Formats: sequence, structure tokens, C-alpha cells
Amino acid sequence: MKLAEKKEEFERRQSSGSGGVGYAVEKHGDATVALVGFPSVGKSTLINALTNADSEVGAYEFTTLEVNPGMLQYRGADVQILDVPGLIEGAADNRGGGKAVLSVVRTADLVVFVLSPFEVGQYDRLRRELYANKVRLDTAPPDVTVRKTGRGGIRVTTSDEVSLDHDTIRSVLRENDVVNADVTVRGDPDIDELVDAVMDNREYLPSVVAVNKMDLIDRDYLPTVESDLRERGVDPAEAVYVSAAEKRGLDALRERLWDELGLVRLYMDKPSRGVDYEEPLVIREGDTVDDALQKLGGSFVERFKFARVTGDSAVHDEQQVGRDHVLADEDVVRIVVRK
Ligand SMILES: Nc1nc2c(ncn2[C@@H]2O[C@H](COP(=O)(O)OP(=O)(O)OP(=O)(O)O)[C@@H](O)[C@H]2O)c(=O)[nH]1
Ligand SMILES: [Mg+2]
Repeated sequence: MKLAEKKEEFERRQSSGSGGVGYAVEKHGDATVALVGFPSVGKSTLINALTNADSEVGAYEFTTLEVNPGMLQYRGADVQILDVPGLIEGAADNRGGGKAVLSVVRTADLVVFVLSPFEVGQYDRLRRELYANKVRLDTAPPDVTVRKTGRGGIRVTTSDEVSLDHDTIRSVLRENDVVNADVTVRGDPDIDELVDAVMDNREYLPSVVAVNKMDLIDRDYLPTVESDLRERGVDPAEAVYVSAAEKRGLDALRERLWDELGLVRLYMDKPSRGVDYEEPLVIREGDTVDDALQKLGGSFVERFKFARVTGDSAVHDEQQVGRDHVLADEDVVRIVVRK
């Protein structure tokens, strides 16, 4: 596409009112990571360096107008990475077609903020857009259960740490159309978090900060970047510094993505074929034998008798476990099925 056409396309999207175009993104692989950043911070350059993707790179803004997926093969897992169009302030109100981009981001398992060392302040603005699009980052869902009942009003139970009083809790719930319910609140949510708990359309995602274009800065500019990060609540030691153009820092970034995704590799011990260390079955932290069976598909779910597990989740080698057993990374698992 020519630059002029791009501009036109961008303006068309700007004015296309609510919703705008949607992106059909098929989820592939074991987990999905979205690269989020302002235009021209180097998202496409980064996905090209990390994966097999071939996403257009341009020295002007809004080079990417589609969602481009790439696959990162790492430690036996397939991690899908999404290069999305640049976000700008007002994206959640659909500026620059931002709404469609944000809805793709919502489906990811991890958000990577891509920043330029000269514009670290974009971080706050990106987080605000995601917040407005009901994405909650780096926080666990509030510990609130709402069980709707037929009548009897709102009955509230709170644990000791809760600072909201019962009347406030009741009125927040009523404002959100909960009339009759048994409500249990634990922890110490504020009002916004309580609202989040009542609405079931919030996405809770972890995030990573990647500062790209590090090749452009001098050593003595680094403290500025670090203090800019600190000012925004990002521990500089937690950020990953890369140069997508020069392919530097990419190993650290891959490792960081891996850690944040919390994937669990299972080496399946297949009858008469031995243990498959090449292509692990990949599940999530906290997943059970049952989740592994679901992922295996076929008749494993119905015919399951027990599993034998060797590894960190087992108390001894070849431990016999049932469906509810929580598995650990690099467990060796043999599934025993009924004939
Ligand atoms: N020096 C340097 N330039 C980079 C780096 N990464 C990307 N660039 C340049 O920055 C410009 C924008 O890169 P893109 O990858 O197209 O940026 P983008 O974030 O995908 O931009 P949009 O698609 O418009 O949102 C291009 O000229 C790239 O060559 C880097 O690590 N160092
Ligand atoms: Mg791009």
C-alpha cells in the first residue's frame, strides 16, 4: 500500500464510528502474546525478528493495518505472537480503529508493551486504553463471589481485611443490577475492583515491558530511561531491553515471555514408543490431568483409568494419580486407559 492510501485507510478507520472493522484472528499454538505499542515503535520489526512472520516494516506511522500472527517455537511449545496496528490515545473510543485492535489484545494470554526509549511515557497511555477496554493488567481478579438468588435482597459476607462497608457493597451491586444475591468479599477490593468483580467481561492479563530501539541510545541516556520507567511504576530491572533491528536482547525477551506465560510441558510416555521429549503436550500452570486429557482429545477423556507421573508434581516416580492431580512443568506422564 502506498503511503497516501495508508493515510486514507487510517482516516477512514478514524471516522468509521463505533466498532469499526474487526479482525478475524485464529488462535493457534499453545499460547498467544500481543505486541502493543504506539505506531512506529518497532512492533513489526520485533515480530519478524522473533518469529517466522513477515510483517511489513515502515519508517512512517500506521504501517501495519492488519493483525499479523507469527509463531515462536520455544522449548517445545508454540507461542503465537500477534503484531497489531499501532495504538494511539483514544483507541478505546475507536480512534485509529483502536477498538478492533483492543478486542484482539483482550484475547491474548500476555501483553507485551513495546516502547521507544525516547517515549516511555506512552506506557501510561497504553495502559489507560487497555483499562478502558476492560483489560486488567498484572492483577488477580478480586476475590468476590456473587451467587444470585430469587429473593431476599443482597446478603453480604466479608472477611476481616475488607474495608468497604456492607452498605457500600450493597449499593455498588444494586447499581450494577444485582438485586437478590449472596455476596462474599475477601481481600481488600476498592469500589472499582468490586464493580469489576460484578461484571464478568473483564480480562485479567499479565504484561511485560519491552524497550526497543536500544541501539539508538548512548550509555549515558540509560538512567533517563530507567527513571522514566520507575516514574510509571515499572521496575527497570523487570523491563526487557531490545533492539529488534539489530536482533539484540531477543533471548532475554523469549525467556521472559516464557516465564510470564507459565506454560507446563508434559512429556508423554506413549505405549511401545517411549517418552516423547521432542513434542511436549503443553498445558497451563495449575492445570490437571483432566486438562491434559482434554487437550489430547480423542477417547482419552472417557477411557481414562489413571495416570502415572514422574517429576515435580509427583511424590515418587511413577506415582499413580487421578484426573484432579495438578501437573508440573516437565512431568513425564503415562495415561492408562480402559480397553
Ligand atoms: N534503530 C532502530 N530502528 C528500529 C528498531 N525497530 C524498528 N525500527 C525502525 O522503526 C521504524 C518502525 O518500525 P515498525 O516495525 O514498522 O514499527 P511498528 O511498531 O510496527 O509501526 P506501526 O505498524 O506503524 O504501528 C522502521 O523504520 C524500523 O526500521 C530498532 O530496534 N532500532
Ligand atoms: Mg507494524
